[in-house]
Amino acid sequence: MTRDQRVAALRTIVRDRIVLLDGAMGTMIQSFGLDEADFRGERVDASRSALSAVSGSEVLFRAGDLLARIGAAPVPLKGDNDLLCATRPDVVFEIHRAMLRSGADIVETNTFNATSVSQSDYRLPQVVYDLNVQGARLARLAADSESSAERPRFVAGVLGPTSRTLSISPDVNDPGARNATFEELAGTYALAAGGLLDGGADLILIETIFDTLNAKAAIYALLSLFERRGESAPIMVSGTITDASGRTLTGQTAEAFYYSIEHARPFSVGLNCALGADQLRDYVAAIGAVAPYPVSVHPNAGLPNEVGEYDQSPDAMARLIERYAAERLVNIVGGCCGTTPAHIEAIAETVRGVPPRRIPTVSRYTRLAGLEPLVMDEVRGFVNVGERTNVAGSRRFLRLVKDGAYADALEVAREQVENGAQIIDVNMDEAMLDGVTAMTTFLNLVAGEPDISRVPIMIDSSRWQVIEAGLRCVQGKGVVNSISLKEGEEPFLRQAHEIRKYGAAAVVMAFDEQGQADTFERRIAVCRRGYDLLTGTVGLPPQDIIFDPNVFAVATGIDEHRRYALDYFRAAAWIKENLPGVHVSGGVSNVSFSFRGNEPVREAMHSAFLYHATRHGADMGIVNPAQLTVYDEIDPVLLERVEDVLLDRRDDATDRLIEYAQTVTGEASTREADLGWRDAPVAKRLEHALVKGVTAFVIEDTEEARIALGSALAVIEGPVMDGMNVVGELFGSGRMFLPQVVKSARVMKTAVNYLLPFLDAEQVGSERRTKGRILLATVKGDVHDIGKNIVGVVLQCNNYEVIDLGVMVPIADILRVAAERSVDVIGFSGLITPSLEEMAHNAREMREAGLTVPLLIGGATTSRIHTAVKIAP
Ligand code: THG
Repeated sequence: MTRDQRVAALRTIVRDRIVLLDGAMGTMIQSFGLDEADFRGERVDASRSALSAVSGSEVLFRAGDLLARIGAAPVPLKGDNDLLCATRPDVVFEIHRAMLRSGADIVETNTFNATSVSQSDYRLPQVVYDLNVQGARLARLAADSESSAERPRFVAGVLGPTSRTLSISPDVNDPGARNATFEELAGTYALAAGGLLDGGADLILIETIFDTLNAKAAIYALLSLFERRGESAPIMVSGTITDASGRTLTGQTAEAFYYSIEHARPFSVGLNCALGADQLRDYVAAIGAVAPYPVSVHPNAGLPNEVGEYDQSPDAMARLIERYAAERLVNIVGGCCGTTPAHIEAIAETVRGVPPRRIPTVSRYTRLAGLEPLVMDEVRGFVNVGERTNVAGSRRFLRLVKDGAYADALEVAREQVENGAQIIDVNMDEAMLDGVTAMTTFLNLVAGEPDISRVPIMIDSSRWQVIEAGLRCVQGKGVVNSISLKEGEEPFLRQAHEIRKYGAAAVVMAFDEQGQADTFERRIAVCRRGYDLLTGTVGLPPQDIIFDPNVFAVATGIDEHRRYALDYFRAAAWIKENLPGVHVSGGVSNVSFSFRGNEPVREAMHSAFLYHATRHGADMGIVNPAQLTVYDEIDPVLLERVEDVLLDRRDDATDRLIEYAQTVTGEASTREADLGWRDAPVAKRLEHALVKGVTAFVIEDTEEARIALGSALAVIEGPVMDGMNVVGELFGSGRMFLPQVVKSARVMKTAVNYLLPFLDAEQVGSERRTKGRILLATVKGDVHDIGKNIVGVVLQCNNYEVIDLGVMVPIADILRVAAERSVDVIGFSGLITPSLEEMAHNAREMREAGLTVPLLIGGATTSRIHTAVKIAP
């Protein structure tokens, strides 16, 4: 069978019954007790003979070069499981076959870490393509050997999340910093996926997604790869909910996650890892409620027990999955960490004969996302886009960005959201600015502000490069503002096509080769042409198109401008009537440019314009949400004159509005931020600032507390710690999510930094400017460091000095640095189960070296009991 035939068969099967994925690779590999020689390829000859004996076929290895490179790696390789595809193919094949014999329809390749990013931890960044080919070949061989005409088996080529997060800063002092770029990840994903397809994978599975932006890089890479090759493969997308908040690590809800990857038009979408089946149910259901695609779930075998093992029995897990099936929540099930062939067999047993989830038809609403979803349905009504984060539209924002005062520039964004912006428009188009850098910097900072990044981002630029830079920074589903036909069809189509691959909606301006469309006829003609090209040639769904039929200034004194607003209204109505599925937006504040400086008149014009625009079908507008007056509250005299202008009702309309304008003075209405919390006692204010991540008043409050309590130390040990304890409780119970906690920690850092000079003066010790020096390291054999990096940031915010030795750190290095730098605490981190043994080993080495500094243990599989029983002694 060809891939296309197999894929067609799979599409039929998934309609008829619940399809089985396999279980965990890592757990199975551990059970073989392999050592360094196995990973390095020193037993490859025997392994290949064994493989040809069991598989009955000689796998064609073009692996000579690959093996040479692996053998030459200058670091220990034990734990780099993907290498076994080349160095112990018999082991990988046997695991695949055991999974297939237990009932798996789809086997996953052993390539979770076969990306340059993950392999550089083992100094093997150059093995990516070959390793993926090898991984796919083994899975193919196993799948084919277990296939029959009635029961074909399939290979999912796995792309893992890598150990980097495109949406989170690894640097305590720079929330905008990143340790990887979108381009870098997309590059290695393209290479890996090419290898998977060449090795015989049927589908590509992007899994364990904790940062949706990483997955978007993978999707972008895949869609581009398919294009280059003229062939495509179905994409399975599987995210991860990491804690009780029910969000991804980077803070998205399950629904927002789905909208952010929907442009992959996935073969399936679902969740895996991190939690057990019982904890995942609601989030799987949330995705299933909105996704018109098969839904998958492959949970862990429960949560790890005290010794880091997943001990949910096959029966227990199967009973949980049975509930999913009974509720008709799933189409594809399998297992992640800790699941064995026995688990797959038990699951296969329970779902046999149970009908799969019925794939819903979903209404074609525009579905955008920041950390949270924004669905433009009838209930939602008009969508406000905040206009102030625009260097061309706000002198204040321009000045802040030019001065590099990004912290204050962020406040502009926050005010927009607090005042009701449901999307924020970000524009960095200014001659004296490097737009790409400014856009990237600002959007990366926004990503660290959960109360801003909860809304979708509109990336506003007239330069494609700047738009693209923006698209590479947003994990949600945002909006490009804008594309147009002004330079003809070729760039228009090319840009629209790219937007589709990045997964964004697009504002389309009514411009063409002749310029701005300013009459009703030209406006609708250009929009019609754009619609046909986008929905036809590019295949953009209409709900991802937002037309902007041009809001121009009126009351300019020029006769040709008299019908501008009226023609906008008429065009809006025509578009909604004739171009089904799209939205209509506009830059509302443009309409009043001739009254610059007269805010009361401008506000009235905006409000009246919006009133008529929405009645004609406009459903989105770029506005200053802090300055929207209510239509019914406009002074009737002013309203009449404004509407005379907007609706072109009188020849002297402009003159009469100008005449009126001269009589009004006074300030515009600005909505005050809710500062009620400022009335609380100082300790409560500090708590509020910490929990909400508000830095604005923290210094003055800290000072007030210092005076009241009489010492800086008392502030830290009192209200600041109390506030952080509240944060800890809220996080533990799922009422805060990680990006919020990181923000709280940064507020804490601001308070502590302010107190430092006082601490010195109080003789808390001038050499003790920090609370202590902590060495952190991910132990040997383990490359996972995202959690450790976050802990490092939080500790630094709490005024510890952190020495981070990175990943796969041998104990000798830890002991050496601990001595050289006389550290106060040593912290071991690790995610995988074997790291627990390594930690115990390291603790023994510490004791033998006579070290008495406290040891801090952290990581997914670690526990109090294991630490107490196995490490503490
Ligand atoms: N369509 C689309 N995008 C757009 C526009 C549009 N983006 C930019 C702009 N037009 C919409 N945004 C603004 C932002 C601010 C103002 C107008 C439109 C504005 N600013 C004050 C002024 O210039 O007088 C500045 C006030 C200040 O400096 O604080 O009016 O039409 N798709």
